[in-house]
Amino acid sequence: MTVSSTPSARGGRLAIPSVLMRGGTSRGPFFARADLPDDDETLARVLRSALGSPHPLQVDGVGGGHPLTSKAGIVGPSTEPGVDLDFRFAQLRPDDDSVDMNANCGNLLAAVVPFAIEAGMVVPVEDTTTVRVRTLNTGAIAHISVRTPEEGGVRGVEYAGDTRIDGVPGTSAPVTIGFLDTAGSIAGSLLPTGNRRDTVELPGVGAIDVTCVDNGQPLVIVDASVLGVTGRESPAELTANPELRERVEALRLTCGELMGLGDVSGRNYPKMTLVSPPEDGGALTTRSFIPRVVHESIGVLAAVTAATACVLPGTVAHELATLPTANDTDTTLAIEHPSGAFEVRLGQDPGDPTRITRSALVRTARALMAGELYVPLGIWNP
Ligand code: NQM
Repeated sequence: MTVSSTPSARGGRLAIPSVLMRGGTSRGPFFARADLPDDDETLARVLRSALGSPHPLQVDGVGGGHPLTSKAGIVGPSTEPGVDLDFRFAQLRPDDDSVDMNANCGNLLAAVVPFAIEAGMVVPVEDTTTVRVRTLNTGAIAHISVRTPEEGGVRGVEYAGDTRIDGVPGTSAPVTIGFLDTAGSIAGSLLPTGNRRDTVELPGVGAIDVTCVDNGQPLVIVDASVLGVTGRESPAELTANPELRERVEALRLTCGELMGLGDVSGRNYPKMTLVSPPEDGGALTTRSFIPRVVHESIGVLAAVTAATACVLPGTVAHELATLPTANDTDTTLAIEHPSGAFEVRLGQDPGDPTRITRSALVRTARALMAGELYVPLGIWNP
């Protein structure tokens, strides 16, 4: 696979080297940091043009008309001692012109190391390559391992394998991700309101209990039944329910303030997580508003955060969850979602099993296409 080395101008357009990657259940173009503008305003213009935002189909770009396929990754060598790569995640949207670089995305994160190897930023020397990656959006550090066997005298990423993740067809090689210290990634602390449960007034519904929690992704966890649904509906059914969407958004705005996140009307967090008892042998059933449409499965750090809430007595999640038998240092929970389940291993402090110190999970990734992404020269003239 070849990725040309620098942006170049021809025919009124700028050709920027890029690899289109699937990471977990998300997809987006990846770029080397050195190939993109330094200032965020020009960067946002370039990304909007590359993805084709805003437009419902993103027909004039490589976005897929859904928030999960309206993402981009920017990767470069890290400036932080002890870290190999810096990853910047950009969330774009088909329905508006926002370019949000404040949130985490553990799914696209799964594609960072394969991209860095494709782009020559990381040279594999063993059958498994483990790289420390910092997500610049929040400072979260992940240890990511990918398979890099030798083939014809050259080591590269092995994409084929027998790992299946729910929400993606087929099987691929595993990408393992371990996180340390993700508590309060955006909201500042694991329980940003200081409580495991808060009661808030929701117009048209009354007083309802929520858990506001952030172990990598700020979530508001609410019992689906108090919002008049079972929590087992399909994403399309929930997204097509205007009264529910209005209530969920009103609750999000209220909880955003409570969590110290300010006015979140233009933000992609907190994610609103409707929960119900597990249906299929897992710990908890979830439906995740991200935040205006419903996720086809669940975000990576959203799953880590929901799993964390499950093991904390007093939370809305704990009350509805079926917890697996745990030892004092490790619990593996299956967070059920519309396309199956997401397994998260939580590492616990032996002195206090409710203190989560690390998490680990498996994703897959695939390089879909490599080449140049064109944007009109008026957008950026390097
Ligand atoms: O929570 C979608 C995704 C995500 C985010 C979203 C994610 C995470 O599935 O770490 O991965 O919640 O907007 O890509």
